[in-house]
Amino acid sequence: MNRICVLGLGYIGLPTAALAASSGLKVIGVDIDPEVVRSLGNGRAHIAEPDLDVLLDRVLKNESLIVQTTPCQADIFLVAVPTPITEEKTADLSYVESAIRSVVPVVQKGNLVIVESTIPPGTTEGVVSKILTESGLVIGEDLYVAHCPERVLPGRILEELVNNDRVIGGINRESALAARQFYEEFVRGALFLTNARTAEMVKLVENAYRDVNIAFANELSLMCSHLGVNVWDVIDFANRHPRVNILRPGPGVGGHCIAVDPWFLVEKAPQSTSLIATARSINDLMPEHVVAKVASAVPPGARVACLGASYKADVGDTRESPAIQVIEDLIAKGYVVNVVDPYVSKMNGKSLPLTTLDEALDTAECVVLLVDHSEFKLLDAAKLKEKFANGKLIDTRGIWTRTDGACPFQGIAPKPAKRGLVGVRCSNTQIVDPQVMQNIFGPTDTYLLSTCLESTTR
Ligand code: SAJ
Repeated sequence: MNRICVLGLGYIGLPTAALAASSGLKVIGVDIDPEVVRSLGNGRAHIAEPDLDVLLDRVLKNESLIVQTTPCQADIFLVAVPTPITEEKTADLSYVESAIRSVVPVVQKGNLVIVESTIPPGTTEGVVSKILTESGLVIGEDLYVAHCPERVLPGRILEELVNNDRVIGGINRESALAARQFYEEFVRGALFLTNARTAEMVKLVENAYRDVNIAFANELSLMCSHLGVNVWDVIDFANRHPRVNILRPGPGVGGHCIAVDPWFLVEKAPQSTSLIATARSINDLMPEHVVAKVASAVPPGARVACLGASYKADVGDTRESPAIQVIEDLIAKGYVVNVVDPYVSKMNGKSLPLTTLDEALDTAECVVLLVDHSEFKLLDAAKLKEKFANGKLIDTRGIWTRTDGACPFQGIAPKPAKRGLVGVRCSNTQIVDPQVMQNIFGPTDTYLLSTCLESTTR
């Protein structure tokens, strides 16, 4: 039976280790943090993810998964450690490097090393392989090396680990084939084989694609607020076009992936990533726009209820959370902030000024919805709008303030149109092209559009 050593027991490594163990493999989970190993040794996961507790309980009890702080001999080494970003917006490979270095003394002829951590193109063939040659083994012949990026969505990790397709990039064909054999043990999705550099690129491109599209939605929201148009209606109507699918605006983009990975592309190809870099900047500036909205509604000293602190709905992860940035900025500006989040208790290691939903809403002079947790969707929107009128209800996720495609004209009966929407006929149709929009709206809110224009006319 194959022995797998999984290095890094975080959001990806731990569920992967548990799944591999439950599919009959013998798994050794390694984490350099003794606290993580201790808590798993006591049967407790340090991350919250649906169904993970039950699975872990089983594989820890039957010892198909054991956890420790250092690697040992195995057939396959799977690296799933973080790749943070430096101050200069480049990939910090120190965790990947030290994980790879830690296996050098134990790797043997015929082993396979898989890197799942997100890494810039060229890292598997370069940094990773170079460190592994210190073992004395010939890379690609004695020791197989592959990159297989994780692509699972927090909140649905176990389900997606099994069902998503995977792209496996080997430093040679034999490495890719060996890695495929491993993933076949527990992945039901299709397994596509390619070279390592392509697989590295695929991962970064997926997240950059989403980031650029969210930036477009965010830019749209800035334009609409400038023009007094409901952005949610604009998006809902536009998405009724068969080839349009605009994402949702929000207070910014958080999480450890989308807010970080696009920079790895900028780092490697700065001359041809102006659109990606601009999108990053637009999304990074969104928390400031939210704080400015609060400032125009109530003065410093006012009590503000911030609903949500995590980076997205129904998870407790606060990494790169734009909500936390808004909360910190408001506190720094002198607002009395009350935070409500059913999943989060700390921000950057410090306690959050948490309170109950009822108390926050009772005492607030202004309410900012930062995360669309299910609990907040149940609130009575009409009552909230009545109580916090005149811009004092700031709904960054569009769960209360959207009109859901209803006719915005009072007195005109909504006429059901195709697919249950309301149709509003315009007497003259304007042709809107990005250059015209830029001329009308000015440069501040149209960075992305003007960058698109530049990129496409170059
Ligand atoms: N967001 C918006 N508007 C949207 C969608 C998302 O503002 O329309 C925001 C969210 O609120 C959040 C951020 O973007 O702050 C990212 O959330 P997400 O749900 O889009 O993605 P993540 O970061 O949880 O997971 C992503 C996924 N990548 C893609 O969808 C291309 C996931 O599949 C990856 O495995 C993960 O990054 C990763 O680990 O790289």
